[in-house]
This record gives sequence, C-alpha cells and structure tokens, in this order.
Amino acid sequence: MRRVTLTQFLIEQQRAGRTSADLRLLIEVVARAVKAISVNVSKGALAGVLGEAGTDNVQGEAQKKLDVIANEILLQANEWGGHLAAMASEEVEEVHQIPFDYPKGGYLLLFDPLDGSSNIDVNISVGTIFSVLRNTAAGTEPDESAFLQPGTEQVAAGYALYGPSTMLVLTVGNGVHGFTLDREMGSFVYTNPFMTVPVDTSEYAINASNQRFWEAPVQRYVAELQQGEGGPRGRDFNTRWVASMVADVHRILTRGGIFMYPMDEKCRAKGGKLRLMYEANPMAMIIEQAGGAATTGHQRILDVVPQKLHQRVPVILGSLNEVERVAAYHREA
Ligand code: AHM
Ligand code: MG
Repeated sequence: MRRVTLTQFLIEQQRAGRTSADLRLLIEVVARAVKAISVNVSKGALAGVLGEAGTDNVQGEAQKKLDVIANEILLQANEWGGHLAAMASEEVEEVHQIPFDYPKGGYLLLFDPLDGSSNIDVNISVGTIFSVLRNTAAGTEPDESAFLQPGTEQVAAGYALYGPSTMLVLTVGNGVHGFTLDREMGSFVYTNPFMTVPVDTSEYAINASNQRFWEAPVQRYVAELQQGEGGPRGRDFNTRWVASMVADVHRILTRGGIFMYPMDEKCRAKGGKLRLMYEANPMAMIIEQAGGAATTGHQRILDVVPQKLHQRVPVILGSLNEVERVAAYHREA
C-alpha cells in the first residue's frame, strides 16, 4: 500500500490552494518539534525528564521538567524558519519575539507545549496543542494585542497525542486529518483522513470531583445522564476522564462523546479552567471541522473575543446533539 506522509499531504494541500508555502513550512516545523517531544516523553525516567522543574509558570502552576523541555523544543524549532511573526506559549507570560538574526513571517503560533501535565509522572498520555493565526499587526514586534483574535480567525489548529503511538491531528479548515508517527522511518504517515465526530453519543467526560461547584445547567445535564435507562434520556451513559484534554478529545474524534470543563464556583474568578487561545480555540476548530460543536455554555467558543493572551474559558465540546442540549439547558436556566 502506498503510504502518504505528512509532507506529501501538505504539498497536496498547498497545490489545491488550501495552504500557503509558509503555512506548510510552519506545520512541518511543528511536526518536527513534536517528534523531538515524543522522544523525550517516551524515554521518561531513562532520560531523567520526569518530575518537577522547580519553577512556576505564568498561571502560577508548578512546571514539570517536560513542560519546560517541550516549551524549549517548540520555541527553538520555530524561531529560524522565517514563517512566524511571533509565538505565545502557556509556559511563557509575554509574547515570544523572533530573535533579530532571523527573518519574520506572517503567522502567529500559539501552543500549550505539554498538556495534561499531571499525567507525566504516572506514564499516562499527554499532548501538545497548537493554533495558528495571521499576524495582522503592523510593525516588527507583534505585542499581545496582535494575538487577541477570535478562534474563527485560526488558519490552522492541531494537536499531538503522545499515547501508545504518537499522533498528529490537524486541520487547515478542510476537515480533520490524523497522522501516526512511524518511529523507524521518522515520519508522520497519513492514517486517519477526514475524522468525524458522531452526532450522538453515550459517553461523557467531566471531572466529577467538581460536582458540588457546577452550575445548575451542568448539574441537570449530568444528573439526567446518570439516571440512565430509567431516566429522561432512556439509555445508559458511560464516563471517561483522562485528565489530558488531548486524550479526551482524541477519543471523542474517534468514537464520539462530550467533554466538559464547565464554569464552576472554584474556577469562576479565573473565568474557567482551560485556556482559550491555545487549548479551547484549537480544539474547538478541530471539533467543528469534524462535525461536532464547542461552546462555553452561553456562546460558541470560536466567537469569543479574547481580552488576554492567557484568558480562560468554560469548555463543552464534542458530539453535536449533546453539546446543543447542554447549551439549551444554559439558555433555559
Ligand atoms: P495543563 O495545561 O496544566 O496540563 O491543564 C489542562 C488539563 C487538561 O488537559 C485536562 O482536561 C484538565 O487540565 C484536567 O484538569 P483536572 O486535573 O482538574 O481534572
Ligand atoms: Mg494545558
């Protein structure tokens, strides 16, 4: 069987006018960085990469060594190619400018270098999430305001999942495409064309330890699911919660489901738990491109106009009919 690599896929997208040469280069560079992160993640204790870094990030969260390593790999890999105007990372407070020695390009890259950090030391899947915007700002050093575009403006979004196999899942606005890393060849192979999220599901993902903090619409929705066959939904539902958003979203892209990190009393002061610009937006674009939906409960995630680079939002995404039901419960409340 003829194997299509990520490189070939991207060249064909470019020929079809769906990506520019610079966007193709950008995605290839991200994919290269993902391979390097994958090597580090999979070596674990052998490479001494587990455990705390001994520092806090901008969110005030303790950084793991792999958070720092993954961040460095992505920043360094993307500095010199000439395709970026600037970068932003979950692990860095300020916008990361391209060093003066290198040319600048027209795109902005945002990422969560290692998502699901709490799973690193227990050898459970983690991921990388990224989002690409156009640089619309004048001048040579884009500041935070250049990044504050709604998710609808993303030109590409993707994630890498470091699981039993390493996968790259990607959209450039023409469906969602999955690639599996062939470690011997060192290349991503096109294994999952046009991934779709089934509109219905019997599986939901939420951290139930936060139940007492949830708002009424989410209480109502989950209570109905838990009543199963004898309740208003008339069927049983199953729960999954990996605590790595990438792994939870990947499951939903594979067999359907709904993922919720909703507004609750614990995270209200921060605006939510997950970050809008490099977690919620790229995942929302991917899920929508796959036929699903993504909402804060009150608004389509991709329509949220960001006020801050590290802004947080409530996230409810996945199978269309379930997400619409949760949004309807919010409207009725
Ligand atoms: P992180 O970027 O610090 O790793 O946090 C994001 C992660 C998501 O991957 C996951 O869905 C969520 O946090 C899990 O949170 P909790 O530990 O509260 O269940
Ligand atoms: Mg994260």
